[in-house]
Amino acid sequence: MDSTLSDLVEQARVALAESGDATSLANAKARFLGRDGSLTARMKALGSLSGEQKAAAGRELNVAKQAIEALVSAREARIARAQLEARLAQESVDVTLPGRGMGAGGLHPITLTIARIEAIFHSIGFDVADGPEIEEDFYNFTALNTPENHPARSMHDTFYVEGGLLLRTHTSPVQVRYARMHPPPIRVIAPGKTYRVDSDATHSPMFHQFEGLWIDEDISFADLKSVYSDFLRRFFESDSLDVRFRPSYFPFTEPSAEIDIRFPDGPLAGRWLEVSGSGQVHPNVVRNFGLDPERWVGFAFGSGIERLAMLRYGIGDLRLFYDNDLRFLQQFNR
Ligand code: 2U9
Repeated sequence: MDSTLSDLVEQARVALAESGDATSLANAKARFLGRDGSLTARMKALGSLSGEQKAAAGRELNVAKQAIEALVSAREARIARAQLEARLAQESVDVTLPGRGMGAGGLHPITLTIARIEAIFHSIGFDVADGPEIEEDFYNFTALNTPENHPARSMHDTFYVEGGLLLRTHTSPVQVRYARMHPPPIRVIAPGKTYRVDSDATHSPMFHQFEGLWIDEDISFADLKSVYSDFLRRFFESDSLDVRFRPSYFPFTEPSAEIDIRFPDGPLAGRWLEVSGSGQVHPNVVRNFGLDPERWVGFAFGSGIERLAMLRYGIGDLRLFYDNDLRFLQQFNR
């Protein structure tokens, strides 16, 4: 190979060795082998040579061309390997890191509160019942001593639906159904969704209630007071919670009482807070169960579950229960 040609191959070797990525490699390759490359120029110049000289020079040029092509391929392979290694180093996984976890999820605070109420009443011998949310007027009102045109009907703003049905305004109809199907003595609570035409910061058109019914012979208001006070002290985990029964009116109970509590300590300490209603089941209602009110005495109570949950967890706004904001929901585990 003539010395100018071996210089050219040497120049190519240096230029290719300096190219660090695909672009500079392509540029370096074009400098020698491209349309205007220096080796290509030498090839074009062959035309001016005579036959024998042309053959000899052509062979040498081919050897030089193959040498440069081999250098290009070797460089290409090297750049590709370096890129792969860099990528692998960047994407390396530390297998000793802890996993991300599945996110176990949790129960809604209202669900937790219902479970808590059920567990307490279950432990003192109460059954848990449920029933339809779309109710008949009879079970929601009439059987509960609130017939048509009774003024107490306006205490509940009712959602009426097709077919003369309504969305139950309380869970009492569940107990009416239960009492008509089970012989006394009866001890049952009915937690669930209830509906009233009401919507502001402290009222939701759908809210949860639980009500209880206790029917037996020879039970008195003192039994109701003891059972319900015990429930409240266990629910709020405070033996020194004050509980008071204050006279009130409900069409389905007579006498009736509202129930207030007072926390001994904490942010609400010292203030009486209304949490529930209660009373002796009205003789008309006992009669609607098919029972003789001279023999069977009933006591009933009811409470809003959101209200109990707000007091127990210290929640200030009812709407938080229905926003489905995970930052709120993830705070509850018991
Ligand atoms: C039957 C007979 C009587 C259940 C009762 C209350 C008093 C009461 C309210 C508290 C707040 C509902 O969520 S609230 O608006 N409830 O005050 N409930 S006595 O009386 C019954 C239940 C069933 C067969």
